[in-house]
Amino acid sequence: MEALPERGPVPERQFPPGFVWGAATAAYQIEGAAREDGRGESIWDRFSHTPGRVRNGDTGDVACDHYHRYREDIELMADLGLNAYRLSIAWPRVLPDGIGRPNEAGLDFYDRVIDELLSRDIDPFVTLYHWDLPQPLEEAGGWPERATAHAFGEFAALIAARLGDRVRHFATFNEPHIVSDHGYRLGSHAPGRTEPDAALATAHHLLVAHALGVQAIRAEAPHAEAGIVLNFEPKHPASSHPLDLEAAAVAHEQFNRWYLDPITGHGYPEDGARAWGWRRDEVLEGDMEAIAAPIDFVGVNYYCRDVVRSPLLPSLDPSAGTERTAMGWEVYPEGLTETLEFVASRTGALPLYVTESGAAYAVDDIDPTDDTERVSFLRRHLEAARTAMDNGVPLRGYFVWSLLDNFEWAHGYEYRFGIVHVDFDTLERRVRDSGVFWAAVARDGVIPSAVQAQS
Ligand code: IFM
Repeated sequence: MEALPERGPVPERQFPPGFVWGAATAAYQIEGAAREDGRGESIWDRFSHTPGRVRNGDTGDVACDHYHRYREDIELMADLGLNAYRLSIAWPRVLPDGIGRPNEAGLDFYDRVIDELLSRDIDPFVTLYHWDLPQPLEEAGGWPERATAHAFGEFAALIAARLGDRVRHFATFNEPHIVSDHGYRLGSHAPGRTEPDAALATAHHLLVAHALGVQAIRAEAPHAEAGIVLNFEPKHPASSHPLDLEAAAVAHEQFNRWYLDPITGHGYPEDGARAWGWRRDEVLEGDMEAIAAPIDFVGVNYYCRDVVRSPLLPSLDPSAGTERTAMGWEVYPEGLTETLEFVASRTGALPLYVTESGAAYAVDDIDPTDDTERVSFLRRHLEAARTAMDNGVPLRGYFVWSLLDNFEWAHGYEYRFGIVHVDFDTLERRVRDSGVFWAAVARDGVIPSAVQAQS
């Protein structure tokens, strides 16, 4: 554990006053209390309880037990000096059947969380959907069915009406690409389906749901800002071979532009759609206009780049000579500058937030709070963000992923992203060196040049 560095502004790495400094989490990854107080089943409950789906058979049943420990966690945030916190709402906690009668106890929980945050001057950034679809909606067909988008619109209205007097930022979705691609095409995420056509229908219905969500937020919470959180990965060709160039260009359309282009009024990217073989049967009259309705911010999640090799060429080892995190993701800070500049090329003056950035590293055997690699990762990515701002990107805030070690989806508890270590036997929290680093950044609005070791 290291002490806060001495105050000492470094002007060129200074962030502007009012910059938002936060940490992010998601409901299923931290809350636990999966069967308490009337919460319904989500697709992640079902998936994680299906043998062979999640590493070590881990589930989110208890996770970080944030449902019971939220006060302690918010106190931690306050101690770290965060001025914002990004959380998500568990849809099945507030609407156990996905639609219909709300669960008052679930809504009360989020009331308490928001009130506690505000009492500590921490601004809540609420994401409505971070992957935990109510299981009954999946049983009715899931996201490939347009009705699920309408159900989401009702859920959004319920939450906006309940929390919109206190929450100033609502994002409709977190990383729709992962929902459609991992959930319905690759099957590595809940609901575990491997149906390419269903994945394409899902992608469109997520955007329809986004549009309905924005309408609901405008109607029920007129003072709040509405946005969406998208994930990006620069797609770099593995070589200058024309097949690699083409593969990287298509991957860029299918990954980085698939959601961003429609919400900014550019429609679906043509080459990407052709490569999917998508017939657009799901696109109804008026959809594209509704999807492109103005929003107030875009959240950018960035972790790494992807070096793309054409499947028609002999394979290459993309990891040779590169720095990697425990998940095998390349540490590539300059990709954050590239990503922010790319997004801003579509969004112009619209405020952007880095809504997730972070890294998984193995827990130090001797001292689990020692995470020098994560400090270095965060420092370099902050510098990359600052460079994008120097180049004109209207970046307004930065949320580290994640506040706590948590349930990393199909990887269970194997990979740790927290700036706070969690002992999953005792549920004890301990601030890591990266948490101390983040606190210094939040306090001074400056990237500290070094962190002093505590005696
Ligand atoms: O843990 C996830 C998060 O839920 C969404 N973005 C990526 C993180 C790390 O994999």
